[in-house]
Amino acid sequence: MSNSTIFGTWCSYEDSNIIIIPVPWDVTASYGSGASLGPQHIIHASSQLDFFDLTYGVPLDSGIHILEIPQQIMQRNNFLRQCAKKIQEKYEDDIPLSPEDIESLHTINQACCNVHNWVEKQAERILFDDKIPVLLGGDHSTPFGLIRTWSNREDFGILHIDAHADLRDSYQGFHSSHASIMHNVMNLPTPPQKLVQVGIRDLCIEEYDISKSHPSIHTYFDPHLKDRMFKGETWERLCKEICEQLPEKVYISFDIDGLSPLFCPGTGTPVPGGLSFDQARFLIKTLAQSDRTIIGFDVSEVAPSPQGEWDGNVGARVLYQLIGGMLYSQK
Ligand SMILES: [Mn+2]
Repeated sequence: MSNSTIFGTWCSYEDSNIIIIPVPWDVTASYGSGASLGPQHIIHASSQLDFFDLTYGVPLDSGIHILEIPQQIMQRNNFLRQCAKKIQEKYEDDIPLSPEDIESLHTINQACCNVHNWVEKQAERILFDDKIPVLLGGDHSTPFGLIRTWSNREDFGILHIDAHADLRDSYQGFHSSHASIMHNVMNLPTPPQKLVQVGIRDLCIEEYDISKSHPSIHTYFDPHLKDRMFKGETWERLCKEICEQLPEKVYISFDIDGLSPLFCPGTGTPVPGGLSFDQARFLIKTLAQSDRTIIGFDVSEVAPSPQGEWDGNVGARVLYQLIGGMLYSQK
């Protein structure tokens, strides 16, 4: 039983319809770290949101409970983060890894698997209790266990909002890197029917080739979406087209860096361009109001910045919009 509040209020596990799994993990962060502090940062900033939403009413009424931030995972993260840094520096400088480094690479990969298993265990328990598990990262590797849980139960597609394609088969030697999540997801034994990516604007040529050739992946590159809008197409038209690519059941994986860095200055790998908060809000609303069901979601890569609570404030609002849209779609 957790005593943690979210949106400045507390609701028991039993009385809640939605259970948030916080995962303070960013071991493989490759540029800026701090996503492990995301859950705490969002919880803190969330207390000043108004519960009433103009589209969804008061989503909070359905009962939202957040599990305690797992301190063991946090501590393991802080220790392994230092080991990962050493390996990353050698990769950057093209220095071969020592046997010791290879040992710690194995340890890190195993630790990532343990986090996935822990998340899956939580998600299974929550679903068994007839509640909806959602996940708050952490870096973008953290929702893998939740998506795997769904993949064992349902046919669904993923709406993936991100600056990055996350289709690398590993990154800097890490199999469960934040940059590999969608590669790992699409290689599950029963992968999602469809992966629809939005906001993507920073990727390598191999990822581009995969996105172009994979029969189940459709990527809306951010510059292409923007070009179409500059030429006169409306965001509403584009959102409808994006939603039409998705099957009846949809899971949303929301990497905060899919937004413009104006809305997430602290995030680990910010990229200029991206969606405005309102564009993301409208996309979620369009999906919720189509005849599809949002079965679950994650929010990742929120990290504190020198600008006080801003990153957490935006993260909390994205979280609330996703909760609202999900509940609306399930009515
Ligand atoms: Mn990502």
